[in-house]
Amino acid sequence: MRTQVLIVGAGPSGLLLGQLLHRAGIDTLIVERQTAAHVLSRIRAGVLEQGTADLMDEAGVSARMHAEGLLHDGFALAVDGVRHRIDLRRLTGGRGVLVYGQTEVTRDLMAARDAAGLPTLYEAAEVRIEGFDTATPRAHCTVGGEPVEIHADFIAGCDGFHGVCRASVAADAIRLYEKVYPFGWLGLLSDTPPVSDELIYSRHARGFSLCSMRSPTRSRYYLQVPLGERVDDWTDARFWDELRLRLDPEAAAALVTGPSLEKSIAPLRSFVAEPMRFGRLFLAGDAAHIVPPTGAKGLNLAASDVRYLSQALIEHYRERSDAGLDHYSARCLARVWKAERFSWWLTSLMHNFDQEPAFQARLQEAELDYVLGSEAARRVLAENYIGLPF
Ligand code: RFL
Ligand code: PHB
Repeated sequence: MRTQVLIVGAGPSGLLLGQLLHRAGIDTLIVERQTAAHVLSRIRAGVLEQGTADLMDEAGVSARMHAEGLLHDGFALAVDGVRHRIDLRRLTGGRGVLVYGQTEVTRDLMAARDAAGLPTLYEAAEVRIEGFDTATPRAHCTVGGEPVEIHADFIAGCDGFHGVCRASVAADAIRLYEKVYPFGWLGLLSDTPPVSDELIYSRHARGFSLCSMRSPTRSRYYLQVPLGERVDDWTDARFWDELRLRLDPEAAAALVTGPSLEKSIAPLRSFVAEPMRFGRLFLAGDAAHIVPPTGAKGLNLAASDVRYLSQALIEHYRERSDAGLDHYSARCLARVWKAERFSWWLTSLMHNFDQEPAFQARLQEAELDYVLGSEAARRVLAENYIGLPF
């Protein structure tokens, strides 16, 4: 088989890249290890920056997002039982974020790809890529037991943190930066009304919690849990009891519980691979970087990589200019590191680090006091939360 851009991975990065390139008349083929249903069953991000929503517009897949997405003008930080509102609109000159699930983003992109008749090889096993440092990159995989060979001009590695693309780069050509946190997030999805119209990030002596949502009738909650915790040890009742203990009194009183639709644990990690380009291979999204979810930046960073990569590839084919491709890695990484900094900072501010020295705990209290008491500090938080400019 032959295509212009081979995309490895049908998560939000790969699907969005495919759609933007298709609109510019560029051929793509996507290979995905899982089934489409499996990709859609992973419950992940919920908050879109304006820049990500704009990209959905550009890709022509935003009708349902505008109809069903919830515009949020602010969110709350609750500290030891007292809620403080961060007024995004006032602090950023009128901006906010859109609450619309990653699952829905992915569903809309898959539907658009199907409607356009564009090829995706699902359940592609043993995907291997080679020759990306030459003019003729190739990939091999098996689909339904049959071997498939794919020739492309470029390969886009949109295959997430555990993907094959980054792993195919020679060790001396890549530098990895990583920080692993001593806890994870246990998430629960339920068809119950959210406790509040806005998200609540709570710091508490028992650990961090987050009240989020997918719609006026569907909630998403998270609890900080120690590493090594098992989902099976968390009945729904135990989850709800623990969450209630960590909420401010008003939220605890408003909490409506119900059976879980999904429960899972995600470890928290900060990770960056540099550079993001290796000859004719370009990494995008979680394949190149991971942020802890506290700042709601992972999916949004993936979208910003895809924005730069799609523009660079379009420039290559339309204008025969490789300037965008040459600048791709540096442009992405400038934005990535700022989001890494913000995600690390908000994680450090709101979680319980009871293994750390007492000095650390005092610094955290001082920082919280400062952020909540200073208009300037709140503005910095708000400006980062809505997403830095491109
Ligand atoms: P994905 O979504 O991991 O998709 C990669 C795809 O590649 C496939 N794949 C392969 N295909 C072929 N061959 C191989 N060898 C392959 N290996 C892997 C996989 O099956 C998969 O389909 O990466 P992508 O597209 O870069 O998207 C990134 C986002 O998924 C991620 O950054 C966000 O979910 C992070 N995130 C959040 N981001 C936000 O912007 N806002 C949020 O509110 C937010 N909340 C979250 C989050 C992530 C979480 N978890 C579980 C890590 C909340 C959580 C709990
Ligand atoms: C979510 O709704 O899944 C969500 C929202 C905000 C975050 C992380 C996750 O910071």
